[in-house]
This record gives sequence, C-alpha cells and structure tokens, in this order.
Amino acid sequence: MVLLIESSSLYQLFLSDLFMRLGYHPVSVNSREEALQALEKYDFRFICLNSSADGDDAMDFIAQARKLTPQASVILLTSDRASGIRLQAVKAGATEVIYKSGASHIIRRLRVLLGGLQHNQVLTNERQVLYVEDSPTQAAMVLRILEQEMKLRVEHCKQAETALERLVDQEYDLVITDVLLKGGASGLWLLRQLRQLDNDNAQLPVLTLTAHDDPERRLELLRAGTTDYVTKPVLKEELIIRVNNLISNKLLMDKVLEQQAQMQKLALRDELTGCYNRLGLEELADKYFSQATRQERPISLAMVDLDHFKRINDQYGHDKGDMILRSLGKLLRRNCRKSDVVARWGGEEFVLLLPDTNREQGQAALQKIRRLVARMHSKEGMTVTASFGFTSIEAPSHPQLEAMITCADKALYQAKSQGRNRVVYNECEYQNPAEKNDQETPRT
Ligand code: GH3
Ligand code: MG
Ligand code: MG
Ligand code: MG
Repeated sequence: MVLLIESSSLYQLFLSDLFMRLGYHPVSVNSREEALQALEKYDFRFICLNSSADGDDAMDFIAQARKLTPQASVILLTSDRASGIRLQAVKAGATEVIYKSGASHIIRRLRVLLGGLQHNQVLTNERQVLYVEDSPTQAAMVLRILEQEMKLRVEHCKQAETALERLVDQEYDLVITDVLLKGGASGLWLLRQLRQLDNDNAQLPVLTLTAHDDPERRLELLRAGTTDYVTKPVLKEELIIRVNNLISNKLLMDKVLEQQAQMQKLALRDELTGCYNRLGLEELADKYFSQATRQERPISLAMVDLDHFKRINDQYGHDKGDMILRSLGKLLRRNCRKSDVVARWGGEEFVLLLPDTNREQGQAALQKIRRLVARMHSKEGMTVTASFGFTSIEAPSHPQLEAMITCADKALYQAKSQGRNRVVYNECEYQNPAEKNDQETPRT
C-alpha cells in the first residue's frame, strides 16, 4: 500500500494512476493530519508526499511518519530546487527526494525507486530467518517485529544445538541469535560452528543480540564471525534497519555469485554452439584422466571435422554454415553420453572425450554419430558429412590430452585422404614419462 499526501487533485490523480500502473494500491489523503491517522491504522510500504511552500512542516511530518512506520520508504516530491531541501529531508528520514520537473521525470524516478524496492519487498516475503532465543518475552517481542512488521518467515529455536541441526540441511537468509542461552551452548558457540559448516550456510549473515556493550565482548563476537550485532534492550527501529541491511546485502551477494557462476560457465563454453571450448575441455580433461587412472578404466578421444565445409560456406553462405555448426554441436551432445565431453576445438573441428570407452565401444559410437551427421541435413538436399579420427588408451597412467589429440589428428588426416565421411583409428603411442626415460637412457 502507498500513502499519497497531495492537496492538488490533479497531481493526486496523476500519482495514484502511476502507482496503480506500477502495481501498488494507493490511498490518497488531502492533509497531513489525515495522513498521520492513516499511518496509525495501516501498514504502508511507501509514503509519498508533496512539499509545497511549507518546507519546515514537511520535515516535521517526515520525521513523524518515520517514527510511526520505520519500515516504509518516504518519498518527497518538491518543486523547490534549493539544495538544502534534499539534505533536510534525508536528515528527517526521507528515502528519496524527487524534483517535480515534469511528468516524465517523476515517472522515471518513481519507476526506478519502486522497481528496486518492490523487488526487495517481494523477496522479503520469501526470506527465511532462523532466530535463536531462550527467553519467551524477548522472543515474543522480536518475533512480532520480524513476522508482523517485516513480513519475514521466521523459525524460532530455543537452543543453539537445535539451531545448528537445522543449519546443516535447511536454507536460510539470516540467522539472529542471542548470545546467552540458558542450559546449553551459547550463541557464540553456534556462530563458530556455523562458520565451519561445509554448506552455503557457512557464509550466512549473522546478527547477534548481546546484553553486554563492552568492547571486549563485541570484539569476541566479531572475531567469531558475526556480521552485525544489536545490544539489548533491542530497539525496534534499529533491529528493522539492521535486519533489512543484512538481508539486502545477502540478496546482492547471491546475485553476484550467480552472475559469477554464469560468467564462468560462459568462459568454458563456445558461444556459437554451446559446446565446451578448448579451455572447458582442458579443465574437464584433468578430472577425467585422473578418474580413468584411479579406476584403471579406458578413455577414448575423437577429432571430428566437417568435410568440405569451405564449399558449403561458399555454396550456401556463412550464416547457413554457422547454422550447420550449431546443429552439429547439438547432434554430438545429444548422441554422446552425459559424462562425455563435447568441445569445439575451433572452426569446424570438434573434440569428443569419451571416458570409460575402449576402442571397440568408441568405434561403434562414432560410426553411429557419423551416420547421423550424414543424415542431418539430407532432407534439405544438403550433403553434410564429417570425418572422424580417434584413439584410445586402456588405462592412462597420467593425463594424456595432448598426446591423444595429436594421435587422433593423424587418424583424421588419414580419414580425409581415404575419402572422408569415415572413422579411422590410430593407436596412441603414449608412454608413461617414467617408461620413456627408461628407454631413452641406454642401460649399461
Ligand atoms: P576438409 O574436408 O578437408 O576438412 O575441407 P574443409 O573445407 O572443411 O577444410 P578447410 O580446413 O580447408 O576449411 C574449413 C572451413 O571452415 C573454412 C572456413 O570457412 C570454415 N569455418 C571455420 N569456422 C567457421 C565458422 O565459425 N562458421 C562458418 N560458417 N564457417 C567456418
Ligand atoms: Mg538469553
Ligand atoms: Mg578443419
Ligand atoms: Mg573440414
């Protein structure tokens, strides 16, 4: 709900229409007295007021409104460009000051502001807090603020041990814990245990509630990894602001981590085909080779190259060529096992790394894929074929990516010279570095 305090009926209409379009339910009042009455009765997310010439009154009102609804955002619309206004308003507790320099400016500013806050608001409803407190009276007060005023979902535990159990397998966005807990472990213990968990909860923001305001205790809490603390008795406004800050930082952090993961994924993938790129292949190869070594399993590697692709590009155009590369990438991924690595080596060349696959199995799998490639665009009257060069190692003793690629490449060359559209195998002349040394050093 948005509270609109506006004496001009034209502006009132304009603003309420705007808020409605942004998905809010506006309540309009004509005077500040009415506004204060409304604030006593209802919970508002936004308070939007217009300051005309009575600058000072507006500041008083903002301060009063803030006291009544600390969780709401206060937006001041003003036509007064004096620089002092913004500062005064912010000091009084305004969230944002918008100059009335035209309808489109106001719309833009409100959209940005509400867009951002609305996002937070929506998410606040889904935010899950774990609250640890042994005292029933203290808990009742804090729960009322968190659940009713801040609309958070709260799980309340009376003991640190129970809280830790929950943190092992449940997701939260914030932990609030009392430091002194009767009968069992303390909040400080919980904090230390939490930071050592091997799940994402280890990085959770933690707000500690402490009865001691001495610097030693505060340092102890900070060293143990508390993100923030509130000293008792808990002030409602302070708790709201700190909890809000911690949760919005957590959301921001989640977003950053998600973007990082996304970027990492992109860096290992080829943009055109969505297959792994060289870097992706190298990253995964390490893991696959050490698995094959440890489990003494075979591994195969194939080099795939489209036949006469230059001609296809010349005949149908580069865009069609790109399209064929994309469909080849898809075909390879679809027809390989989940554990196989399909990478674009460059141009029209792909590498398939096939763990747990020996020569016979590799031959069969690649022949099947070769036939599918030849059928890929036959309906459109295009002849697209590929040549395959491949090699296998029974049980690699160490990573052999480079050696296998060289070897598969030789096989590919043979496939091309033998007429293309075929699979050729080439024995991998790989050697264990130790064996190699043995041979190179003549025995005396
Ligand atoms: P071969 O059967 O001997 O492999 O003949 P080829 O024409 O496929 O071989 P060549 O290596 O001479 O040419 C490869 C061609 O692949 C040249 C280039 O135009 C095309 N190519 C490489 N990368 C891309 C790409 O990203 N998109 C498109 N459309 N074509 C590409
Ligand atoms: Mg206590
Ligand atoms: Mg080529
Ligand atoms: Mg080619």
